[in-house]
Amino acid sequence: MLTYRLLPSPSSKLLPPLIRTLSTSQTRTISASSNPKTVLVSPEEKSRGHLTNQNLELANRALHHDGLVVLENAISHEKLDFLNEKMVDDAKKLQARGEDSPYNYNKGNIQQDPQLTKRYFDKEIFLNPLATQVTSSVLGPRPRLSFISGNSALPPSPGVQQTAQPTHSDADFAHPSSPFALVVNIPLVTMTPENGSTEIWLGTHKYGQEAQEGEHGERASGRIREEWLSERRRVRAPARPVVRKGSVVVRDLRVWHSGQPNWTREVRVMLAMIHFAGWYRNPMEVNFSEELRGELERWGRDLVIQGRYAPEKEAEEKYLEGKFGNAYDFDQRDRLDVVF
Ligand SMILES: O=C(O)CCC(=O)C(=O)O
Ligand SMILES: [Fe+2]
Repeated sequence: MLTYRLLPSPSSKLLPPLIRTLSTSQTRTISASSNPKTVLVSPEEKSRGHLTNQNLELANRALHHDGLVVLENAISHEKLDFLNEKMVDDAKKLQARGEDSPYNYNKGNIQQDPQLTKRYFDKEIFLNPLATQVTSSVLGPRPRLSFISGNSALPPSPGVQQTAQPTHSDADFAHPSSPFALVVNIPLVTMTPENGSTEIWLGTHKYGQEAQEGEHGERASGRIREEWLSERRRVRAPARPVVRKGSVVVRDLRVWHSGQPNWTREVRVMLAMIHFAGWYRNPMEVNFSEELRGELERWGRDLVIQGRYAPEKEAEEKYLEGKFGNAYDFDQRDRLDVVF
């Protein structure tokens, strides 16, 4: 909560309805909204693959201010349904591996790569032009796409504790204090507090490693320290928003968040593509099937796609052997030795 002195000026009438008045006559307290800004994508914007300047401004300002924005009605439902069927199936296979499943923090949330072959690749999902327009407006032209994966919140199952992940930042290393990486999250179903909508702490992209404990490399890295959480909760509480199917969530990599338990019977898959600034030297590569090369070159021109290509059969065999959590490294090469 931000505490303002009460000014006897007419402008105070213009303050938003979220103002809460404290008991003293000297101060009033403003609690910033915990919920994200949403850009309602029009059918024309969706089919052109281009937001109007007004909507782009809204997305850009939300990312600078909150570190997150939702683009609603951006993706066709039937495309999501097709991929969801496959990924729910795969999630069950991964879950069956038990202790060897690629889980992050706890077994109810697994890291799950999509099968990047011709059959399951859709440019509207993996190279969404509206998402790229938004990320380029913050990161600069041609962001680098070096990570495509997903997070699946699993329904209750015997022997698996349904617990929330610790609140964490995925930027669990000394990172720039300017925007350098945006995660493009695409849930394949509507996300709700019941099926494990990610808890998000808006505005926390402005904090650095000082708020964290757990080094990169530990299974539970990037955890936010308890005292920072309670302090921040007073300023701006976290939210678990309903995110409607068809939405794209663009989130600054630094934003504090935590995966939540899924209390329903359906797996909740959320894709994650990371766009890094062109100048940011992240060396990861995405595994694609060779057959996708042409499509990626044609439709991915506004990105630098850091890909590794394998024959389709090999890509099919390997995609479920991907890494998880700390095996990914979102840091960059040749870090500058500079202090601001
Ligand atoms: O699944 C989610 O909602 C978030 C997962 C997550 O943040 C993680 O595994 O790092
Ligand atoms: Fe995370």
